[in-house]
Amino acid sequence: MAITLFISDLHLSDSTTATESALIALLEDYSELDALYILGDFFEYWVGDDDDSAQIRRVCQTLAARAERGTDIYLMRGNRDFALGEAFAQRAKATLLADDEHVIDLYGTPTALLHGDTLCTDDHDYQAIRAVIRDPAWLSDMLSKPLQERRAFAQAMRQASKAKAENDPDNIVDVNDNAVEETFQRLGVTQLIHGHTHRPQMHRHQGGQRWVLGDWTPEHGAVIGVATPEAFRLQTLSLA
Ligand SMILES: [Mn+2]
Repeated sequence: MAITLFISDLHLSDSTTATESALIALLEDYSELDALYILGDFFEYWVGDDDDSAQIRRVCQTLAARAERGTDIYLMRGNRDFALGEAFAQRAKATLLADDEHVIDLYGTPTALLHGDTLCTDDHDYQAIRAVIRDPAWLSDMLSKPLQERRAFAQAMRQASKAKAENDPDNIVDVNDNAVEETFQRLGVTQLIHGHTHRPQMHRHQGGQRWVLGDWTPEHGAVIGVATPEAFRLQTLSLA
């Protein structure tokens, strides 16, 4: 049976065992899968492809095992795991998608895949930070620092992020409607799929339908996208 899954915002880290188990269970439930699209913030932070923590090795193995069973796996960077690189993608037997936007033909429907942060044009503070951290020179300088230093830096960033409850949807600026309509027009698609805002829902726009995936937490579960040739739907998963 033809099925393609879309997930985002798992925010995996060494303390997210329930999320990791739910990911494994999801891939077991959907034993036949054409493709799995991971639309950003798969990891809560990413210090470089040379990070060999046990948790990263486990997740990598989960993806690679699935790929070996014939599922195409696609990985898009988010605003948290923006430093994910080709080396990790290769180990996970996944294809790293270009930043920001990727257009596919989803069972006949022209569809754009995004993490979603680029649609949040009213978040001026974040867009200013984004311009810095997405600069290849800044990134290569960051990745050239010793692993321990990068881990310490990421740890400090996580503490600051937690203190500000940055993953709480109340603290995430929502998409800008003009940016959404512009994206439909510019890419010539009738469907958008993205995460980032942690507000899972389907929205109707002039340009078409916009499906927002949810983040994964033990408290409220997860919301993923399930596509078949017949339909697209959001599915809620329990992480309990
Ligand atoms: Mn995000």
